[in-house]
Amino acid sequence: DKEHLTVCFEKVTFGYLPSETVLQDISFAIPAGETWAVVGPTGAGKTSVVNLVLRLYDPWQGRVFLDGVDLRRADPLDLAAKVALVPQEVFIKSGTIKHNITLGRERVTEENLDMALSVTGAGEFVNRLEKGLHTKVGSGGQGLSAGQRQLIALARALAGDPGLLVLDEATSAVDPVSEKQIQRALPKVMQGRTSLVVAHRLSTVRRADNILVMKKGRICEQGTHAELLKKNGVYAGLVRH
Ligand code: DUT
Ligand code: MG
Repeated sequence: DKEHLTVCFEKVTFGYLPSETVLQDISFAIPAGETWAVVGPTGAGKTSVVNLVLRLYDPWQGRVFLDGVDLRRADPLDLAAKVALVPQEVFIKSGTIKHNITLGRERVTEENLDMALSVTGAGEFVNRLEKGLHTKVGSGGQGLSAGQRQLIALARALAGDPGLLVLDEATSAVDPVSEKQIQRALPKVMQGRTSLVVAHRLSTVRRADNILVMKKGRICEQGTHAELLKKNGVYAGLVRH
């Protein structure tokens, strides 16, 4: 049941190369249904946390649990059905917009597709296109703005109706119209699911139930926006920047 998805890191240490530790002793537990943000400077290890949640890699030490199940023991197909990622670099396949959202997945019913288009607001720009959902786009996303690509990626993630949504927000500037649309959509997109967001948008960070502040592969602070501002530490420095 998607209402009950929890994410838990237990003393996780990880790196890509044996000589370089990227995550050091990371522990946190996201209760079901909450939205947590991860912030920190470039290279801090934010995307690496995301990579472990999706089980693209296994930790060197410690464990990652989804819904109480150690990811090493989880069924990959089950995982793929429960967890959706909006990656930092959105990929677009050559084909129609519809195919780019459904990716041919069986669980993406017409109903889920409509839901995803309306909740994300992607439907608004798609409907303005002469061929709508049947508009063809190039593999590099030719014909779409960076913001529109992001909206498609959001709709794609949502169309599988995931219990856990992982968002690695793009740092690259999206056009202001799409940016506004994404800002408006995100709370609705996350409602009723657990979300982990590598956040650059202040609106996302402010609203998070908890913020993990990362620095050099460690969690150096955590708390709500208000708590962290009060603390006047690393987070307060990032926000003022
Ligand atoms: N790293 C690798 N191989 C990879 C990905 C990352 O060696 O495939 C290194 C680069 C960096 C560290 O891991 O020293 C953490 O990278 P990560 O991508 O997790 O950092 P980030 O916090 O997501 O940075 P950004 O804000 O630039 O996305
Ligand atoms: Mg990253």
